[in-house]
Amino acid sequence: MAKSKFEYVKSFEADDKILQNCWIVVRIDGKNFHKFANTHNFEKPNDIRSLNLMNFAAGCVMKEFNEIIIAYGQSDEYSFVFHRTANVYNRRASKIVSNVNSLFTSSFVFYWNRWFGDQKLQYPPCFDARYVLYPTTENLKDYLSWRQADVHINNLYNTCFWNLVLKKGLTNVEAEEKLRGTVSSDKNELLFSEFGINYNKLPAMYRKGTILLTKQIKIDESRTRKIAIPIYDDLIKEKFWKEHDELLLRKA
Ligand code: DGT
Ligand code: MG
Ligand code: MG
Ligand code: MG
Repeated sequence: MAKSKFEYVKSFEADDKILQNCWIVVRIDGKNFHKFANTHNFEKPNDIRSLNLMNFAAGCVMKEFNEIIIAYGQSDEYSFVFHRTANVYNRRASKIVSNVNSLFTSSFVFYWNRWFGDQKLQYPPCFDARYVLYPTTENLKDYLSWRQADVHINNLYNTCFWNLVLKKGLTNVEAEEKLRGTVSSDKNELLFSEFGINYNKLPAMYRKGTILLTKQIKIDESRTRKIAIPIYDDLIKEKFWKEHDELLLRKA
């Protein structure tokens, strides 16, 4: 077929191939989940239904993209790590980022009822997405450590804040004032002395976020199925990477 005179517009498309040999992290984050959480009566500070749904939607993404070696989620965000040798979509950035985000979001909506039951979805949720490249394995580990340190800081604060507000009847402003300038040990002490809560005994998913790894399981003699397994380890410690040293090697 002869080319139309309009064909030339194709040449305006930019080549967005991602630099070779770098780890690719795609991170999605819920748009205005402050409002989304309120509208859907999320438990404070942690809503187990939402976290489970986030984990499940992330598992759908991992099963689809077999070059994702690990994913890490907390709050309204998820990070997906593509192996540095990944060649999906010929490493075209917009293809990778948009497909990951789209599959995550549609899975979040599609499986909503499994966790929320009668609590109806009130409006279509939206997630942003970006990709970041890490040239060294050390940078990649530090990236994941950064996200896990974030959940620790936020969750400790939020656990104190919502206990003060919901159990002690403080206003938001009063709770904020009480927590201003406190360090981790002060917050641990406050939870223990005022509410009898041993912070380290709270569910690991709330304190550490969720690490997703995939595993092939045998369903019968001839077939295997890929499943995403959630674990709640400390990935800031080198021990985690020693125990899972196969993750960073080339995956089939
Ligand atoms: P953004 O990301 O700039 O569009 O705005 P937000 O509001 O999504 O802000 P972000 O992502 O920094 O913080 C996540 C919000 O989601 C935060 O306001 C608390 C809320 N959220 C996430 N998970 C839960 C949960 O399990 N329970 C409750 N109550 N809120 C949650
Ligand atoms: Mg958000
Ligand atoms: Mg967030
Ligand atoms: Mg197409």
